[in-house]
Amino acid sequence: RALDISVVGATGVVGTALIKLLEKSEIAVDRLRLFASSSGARQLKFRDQTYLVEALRDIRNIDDTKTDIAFFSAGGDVSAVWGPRFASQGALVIDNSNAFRMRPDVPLIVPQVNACSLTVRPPSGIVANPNCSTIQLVRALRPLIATFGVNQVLLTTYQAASGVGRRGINELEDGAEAWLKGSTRPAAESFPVSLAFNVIPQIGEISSEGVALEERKLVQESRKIFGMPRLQLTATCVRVPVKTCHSEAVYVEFDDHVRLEQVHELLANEPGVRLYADEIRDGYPTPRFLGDPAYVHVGRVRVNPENPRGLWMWVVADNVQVGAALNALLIAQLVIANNLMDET
Ligand code: 11C
Repeated sequence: RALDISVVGATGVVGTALIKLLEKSEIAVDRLRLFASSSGARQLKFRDQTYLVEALRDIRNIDDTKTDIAFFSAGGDVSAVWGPRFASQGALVIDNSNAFRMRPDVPLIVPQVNACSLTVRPPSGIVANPNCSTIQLVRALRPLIATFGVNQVLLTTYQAASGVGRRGINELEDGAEAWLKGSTRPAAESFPVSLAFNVIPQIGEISSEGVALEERKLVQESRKIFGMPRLQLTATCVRVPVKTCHSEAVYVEFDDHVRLEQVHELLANEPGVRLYADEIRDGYPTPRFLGDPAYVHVGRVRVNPENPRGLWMWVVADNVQVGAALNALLIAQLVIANNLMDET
């Protein structure tokens, strides 16, 4: 049947990408409501119709939150308040924020990895989309861990400015321009210091143990998605002056020895993964020149010459698409296929 769909955060980087993906998808939409956290009387086109973007705070009538599926990508504070309100009125909420991910009654889903965790409607009415850096990591690791078992994972991330939304991209561009014009200390609001021509080893607040929020998310979310509560994983997350696409240098130590040919075969056959098997022939993925934004791109795959159980790989993906909007759309398709909408 055609669905009622709401998008909260419709004007942000992720919301805009999601609406485009939804438009091209086969999902039949009967009624679409677009919300932004602040008003601004914007209009958006969707399948030849023009829609007014409504301000979330103008919702006075609880009936306005009745919808089959509500996508949220307006930040954790908005999700924490409005997600449960939409869910209480029967919506299946697909939430992009960090607000609910670790709650036991909220499945945390990457459809290519743990679709099996979303076969019944969750009691909370909420399904969480993982953090972007987690999604590309677990998608690349899935076939390898399933085959070889895992002892530990170590990684460093190289994360783009768009991780903090449009304001991050604007600040990077403005900062680069200011630097080129001779300013030695361009302003920094979205990042701890100016990102232009710089590299910043902190994403999110640092805990008393010295671990940044983004690094904690990688550990907790990977454990939940793989259903491996004791998975040994540790990361350093770094912001780099790239507009879009996160890169990760990932070292995995498996339980068993690995053969490079078998690793190549597993990655080449993994749906949604593009393998750059041969540096001479294929090169390697880079954020600026990434191919299909729906794929996780994996290159520089090599067995550690000092340890036949150790493997390095370089994993690049579009953080707005693979890491957010596309994953949310794939969750919606899974929800529809499994008939998890509230039919009461
Ligand atoms: C970043 N990964 O690059 C973050 C953005 O928990 O969904 C996504 C934050 C989140 O800054």
